[in-house]
Amino acid sequence: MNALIIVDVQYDFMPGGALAVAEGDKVADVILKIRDRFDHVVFTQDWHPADHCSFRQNGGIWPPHCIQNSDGASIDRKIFRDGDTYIRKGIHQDVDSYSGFWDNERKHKTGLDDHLKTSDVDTIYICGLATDYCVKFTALDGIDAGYRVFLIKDACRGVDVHEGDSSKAVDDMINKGVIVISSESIQ
Ligand code: VGL
Ligand code: ZN
Repeated sequence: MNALIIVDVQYDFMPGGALAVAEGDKVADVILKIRDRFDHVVFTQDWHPADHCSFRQNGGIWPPHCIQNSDGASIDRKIFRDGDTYIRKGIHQDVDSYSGFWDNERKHKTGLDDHLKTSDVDTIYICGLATDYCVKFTALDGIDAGYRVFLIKDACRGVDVHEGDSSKAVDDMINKGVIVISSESIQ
């Protein structure tokens, strides 16, 4: 079985949001075209307590974003349907979680790996936001967890805090064994 993993397509990562990603609103149309081609679809959702350690006022590097139950934390309503599976991450105050599988210190597993294994998934296709953070670490951890991992590049956008971060992230994924494809090849 395969699964499409839609990473953090949430309003705070779109233009006008608290941690806007350039063209973050553009991935939804691509995702809508391809999502019905997969055996399973799973969303990840960045879901932080209001005093999360990744926020600047607590010594982190990000503006406050994706605060639990805020509108900015909602998954794009164009692509999220009632009954869809979602896995929340970054829920512990003291540790961030870029990957959809594990927090950054590998202290807590999210439910993603168990959900995929229970569903007999061995191949995952990753898309969403942001290429250089949560998409990248989800893809790398996917390889570590034993999945065949594809990156649907045109269905991703990056933060690019430093110029070139996203293309470097794609290189890192390729070097780890991730296969980069375009949505055109799945439609
Ligand atoms: C993300 C920075 C902070 C992401 C989440 O979804 O890529 N980036 N929190
Ligand atoms: Zn976050």
